[in-house]
Amino acid sequence: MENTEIKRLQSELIAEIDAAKDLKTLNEIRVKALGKAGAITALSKGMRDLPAEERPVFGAQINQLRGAVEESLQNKLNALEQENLLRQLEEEKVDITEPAKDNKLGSVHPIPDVIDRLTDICVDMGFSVVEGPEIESDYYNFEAMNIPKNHPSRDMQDTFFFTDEILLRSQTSAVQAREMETRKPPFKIVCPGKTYRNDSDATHSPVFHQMEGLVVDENISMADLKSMLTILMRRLFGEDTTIRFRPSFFPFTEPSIEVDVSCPSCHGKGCSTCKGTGMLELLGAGIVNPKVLEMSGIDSKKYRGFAFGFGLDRTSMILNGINNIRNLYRNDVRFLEQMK
Ligand code: FA5
Repeated sequence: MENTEIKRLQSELIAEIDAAKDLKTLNEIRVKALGKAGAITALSKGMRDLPAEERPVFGAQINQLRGAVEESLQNKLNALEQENLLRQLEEEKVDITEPAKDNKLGSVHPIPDVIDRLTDICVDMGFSVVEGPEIESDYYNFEAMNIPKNHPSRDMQDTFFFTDEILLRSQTSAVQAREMETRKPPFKIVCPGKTYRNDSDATHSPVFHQMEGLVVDENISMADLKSMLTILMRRLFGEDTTIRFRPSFFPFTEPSIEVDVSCPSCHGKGCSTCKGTGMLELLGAGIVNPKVLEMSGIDSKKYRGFAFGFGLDRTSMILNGINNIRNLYRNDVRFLEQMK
């Protein structure tokens, strides 16, 4: 091949390289020129047909051609890669002046929230937090709580039975007997959890929550129970909360009381939340009946105990101004957002 033809091939290839618009085309040109079946490779192979004296000159021309084409390919490759990078940067540019997306933040549901608040206060006062089973035996839920079979007070806690002996617990008091059987006095426990009853209206739900508290020690008196509950309520509802203790009846405590707090909405003046009374009933409590201590193997001559049982749904309704218990279970996001 004449030097002029080599020069022509060189200018043709370099023109094609210059015109290439993308990396794929550039690669095709590289294969066409330098690949196994490429034009420059074919020229190199043809060298062996030349007379020996022409080979060095021809070889030098081919090397110059290959060098020029390779350099041109490399330059074009760099240029195309640079172009691609600039295009990518342009396409992926973040417009920092655009308004930010509204990120929705979750919040703790009012029931776990009130459980956290109450247990935190109790832990500060030296209580341990324990749990018990929701599927419970008739024995722990009723009999060990001094509520024998066919006792009239069972009517107030009608629950859901799997068999005559197995039921969904109607009160966290069931945990009292379990803990008393295994612990050695003195001890202080609270037990928050789900409870079940055959009830349903604006303030009663078939599934609800209670938190049981139990203290067993020597020389326990009603004064200990009253002062502990007063501190607990004031820390939960505010220092200016008025607390009222009323006599009541529970088969497992003697004497028994019910505890009311001044309505946090009207501070005792009377409003729709407290139905004009200025007070709201919150929990039952009392001195543990010695019979209950004895049934669980605790010496009632040496030890006494006090117990209390909060309705947590009621507590949450009072704290958050919720007028229907069902709102706590509907999972309506609009309602839950107001609880933040
Ligand atoms: C009891 O359940 C006793 N175990 C409390 C107790 C414990 C007394 C320790 C003495 C010593 P009572 O049935 O009153 O008591 O329920 C306690 C609270 O649970 C009520 O004040 C109420 O707030 C709540 N409660 C009861 N039934 C329901 C229901 N169906 N839905 C929502 N809350 C309920």
